[in-house]
Amino acid sequence: MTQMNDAFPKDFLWGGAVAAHQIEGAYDVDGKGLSTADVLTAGTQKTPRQITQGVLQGHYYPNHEAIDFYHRYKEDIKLFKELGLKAFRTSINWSRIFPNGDDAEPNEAGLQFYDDLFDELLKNGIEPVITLSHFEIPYALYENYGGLKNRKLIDFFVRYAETVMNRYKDKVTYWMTFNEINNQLDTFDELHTWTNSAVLFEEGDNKEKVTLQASLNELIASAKAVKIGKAINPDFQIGCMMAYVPVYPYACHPKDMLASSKMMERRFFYNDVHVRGEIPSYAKKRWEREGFELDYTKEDLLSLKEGTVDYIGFSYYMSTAVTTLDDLDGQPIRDFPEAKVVGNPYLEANDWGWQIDPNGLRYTLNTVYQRYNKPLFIVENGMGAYDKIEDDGKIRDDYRVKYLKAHIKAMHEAIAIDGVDVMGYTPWGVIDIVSFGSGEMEKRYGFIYVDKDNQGKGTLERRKKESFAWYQKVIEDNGLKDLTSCADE
Ligand code: P53
Repeated sequence: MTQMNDAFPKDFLWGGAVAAHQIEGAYDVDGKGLSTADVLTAGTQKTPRQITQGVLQGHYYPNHEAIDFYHRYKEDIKLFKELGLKAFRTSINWSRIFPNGDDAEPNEAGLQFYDDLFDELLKNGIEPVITLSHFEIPYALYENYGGLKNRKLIDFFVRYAETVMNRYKDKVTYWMTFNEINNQLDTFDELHTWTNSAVLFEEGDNKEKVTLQASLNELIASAKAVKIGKAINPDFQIGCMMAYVPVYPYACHPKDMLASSKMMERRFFYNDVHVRGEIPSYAKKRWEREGFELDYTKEDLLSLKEGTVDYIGFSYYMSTAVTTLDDLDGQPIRDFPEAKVVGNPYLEANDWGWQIDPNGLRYTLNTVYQRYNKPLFIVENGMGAYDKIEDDGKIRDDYRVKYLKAHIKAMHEAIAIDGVDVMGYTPWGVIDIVSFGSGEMEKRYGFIYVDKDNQGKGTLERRKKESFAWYQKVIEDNGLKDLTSCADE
């Protein structure tokens, strides 16, 4: 099996992915309102970003300028075309369209921007793949309504979705609703679940309950948007978007196995609702046990049934492990209190501690496909790394190539050996952008380097890395020609 390029269908969507707030900049131009990403300060590898109440003097907000894609997209799309991208995943910044979220009319200048962007992509033979809400909502919807824990946001989201799906019905075929909708259930132990829901917890809140209420509101909003989208254009392909971090049992102790499956429920919960259109029994049991009375109606349940997704988009970066063994230290988990999250001794990690695991991608593709039997779309994959421009001006990012090669090989095996239906692959941060987790510029994923540092200094000049020519060849060959050179991790 040295030839692998025959595994990928002819129309396989080789691409690249980004998100509006991490790339566009221009945070206050052409009528755009503040978004929740605009009040996130810069963090570092070790210190978290902060959420400020509005934009305050004396703070650095890396998303305000990002890499100024808003003004430079034509030049960047030229590079994407040269790279050979067939698809470009980005998001629409909701606050360009409805600056306050509840405005009576959409902002025409914002709508026009995405018209121009999508035209430019299509003119260059690149299919836009669009997420409706990628970790941001209009800031005013947080200020005035408290974010997605408030069910009024269902209607605001649906109106926004309907507006853009109508406007771009002849330009965009591939949509996703909420980015990594599940990761809020893993992060709410912090003081907020700002990612998807823009919720800051109040004194006395049961954080899990509040997060679940926001999640349900999103799932209902997503289903309604799917239904409306299909009515606007039956050819639309509308997916959900999951963060798949598989959780392995650390040991073959049966309790470790159980703990891993309990933790996987946190991911499957969202997928089960998106794909099957109903709330799974394990979730209802937990809510009952915990005394969570969540607010949803019979009509909502009908909406969930009527708005199931066409495909499953997901990100894959790493895996993790859990154990019940006493002699290991780790982060305790809530759904199975005797277990804790631990490092995997068989894996190496990047500088941010994300454990590199290409086999985990094949495992994930198999597990998700077997559970749902829906087409899968890998809409994020990659490794954040520090890059260095050498004296000859080159960036020799062989570590990036090694990571991506191993993951493409794993994807190939899932398709060619296991029979999984994969629609496309859009590695994350095709051009360097602001990191979501840390707000750093120097956690880089791109094939294209952007001259800007963590403090916001730099010319914003673009420069191809060595990985650029490598990925160009992968797309040209519709896969990796030679499997023998892949590291078998
Ligand atoms: P950064 C955590 C775990 C897995 C994926 O992340 C995650 C996160 C959040 O940090 O987010 C996705 O920039 C997300 C992107 C994000 C990308 O992964 O922290 O969809 O917005 O930039 C990479 O290195």
